[in-house]
Amino acid sequence: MNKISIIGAGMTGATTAHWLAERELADLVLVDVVEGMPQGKALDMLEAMPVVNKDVEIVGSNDYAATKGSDIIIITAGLPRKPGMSRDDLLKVNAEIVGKAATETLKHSPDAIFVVLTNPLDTMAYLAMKMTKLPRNRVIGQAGILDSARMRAFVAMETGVSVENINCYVLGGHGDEMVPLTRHSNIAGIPLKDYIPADKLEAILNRTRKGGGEIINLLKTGSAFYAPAAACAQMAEAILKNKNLIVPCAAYMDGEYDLKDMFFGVPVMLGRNGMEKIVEYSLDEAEKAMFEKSAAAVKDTHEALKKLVSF
Ligand code: TXD
Repeated sequence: MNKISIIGAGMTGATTAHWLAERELADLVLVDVVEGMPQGKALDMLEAMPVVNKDVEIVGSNDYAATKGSDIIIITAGLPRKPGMSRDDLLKVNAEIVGKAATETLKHSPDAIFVVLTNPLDTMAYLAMKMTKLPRNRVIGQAGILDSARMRAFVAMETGVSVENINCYVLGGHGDEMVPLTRHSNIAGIPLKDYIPADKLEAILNRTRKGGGEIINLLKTGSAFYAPAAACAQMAEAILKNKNLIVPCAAYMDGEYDLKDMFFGVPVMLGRNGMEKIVEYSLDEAEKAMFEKSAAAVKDTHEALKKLVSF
């Protein structure tokens, strides 16, 4: 049986475990700093397995040693921004958490592929890669599947068409400057622009860009976790089953799309080696301009990180 360890057993981490357990894809380990919590959630989930007829081992721990021999390490550990905390303060705190989680788990699982979720996403994935010194195929960030899924959901709500028929691609950094590629998005092969009136499409794009905030406003405490966790489970499945699935993910750019030494949301082929390759779309001038704006925002955060952490 494959093994997946999830660092951070909070809302997103535990829900990722839930989606993964249902897939009977791997034995699971939940690790968190809070005593008893990962053990409790793991045992509760394990006790659900007889009901859903899945043979999956689920273990909770406060010790990274429990992650030994993992095929995939998913990092969702981090703190949310607290009152009075600047973005840089949060960056520093989460960098310490993610850096330690990545380097410590690597010691126990030298062959693992890392999937990072902690925000600020692109920069935390960058940090994990720099700290572990792993080749770029083994560190991937989750953002684009979620942003694209939101857009797909909104298109389905607008048109009444099955989500299975709806293909949307949202690239770029995981933030307000994300880049929804409408020209490449379609309903059963029909370009979105031909199916949905321009004003309705614009409203969908706006709602997609603000999708994370919409959930935060509704929940009042915490942020989205069902959809991010589902996205994460899809990535793990594509990797373990060597599917060569092309999905938008944050990957380390080495010249693709004219970007270098940064993580950015692009179409990535996921297989047993993790990020098998980056797929390059042809972009028109307007799309290139959106890409550049989004890349500049991500680079700013990368630069802020470099001032706080040395690697
Ligand atoms: O699409 C995406 N990339 C995202 C990102 C979608 C959803 C959530 N996203 C980010 O993931 C979010 O902005 C946060 O940075 C993380 C985790 O979000 P979540 O909603 O799961 O937060 P929780 O519920 O607070 O869980 C975080 C857990 C919590 O249980 C802490 O005790 C734990 O992380 N934590 C740690 N675990 C292990 N090791 C250390 N050092 C540690 N520090 C905190």
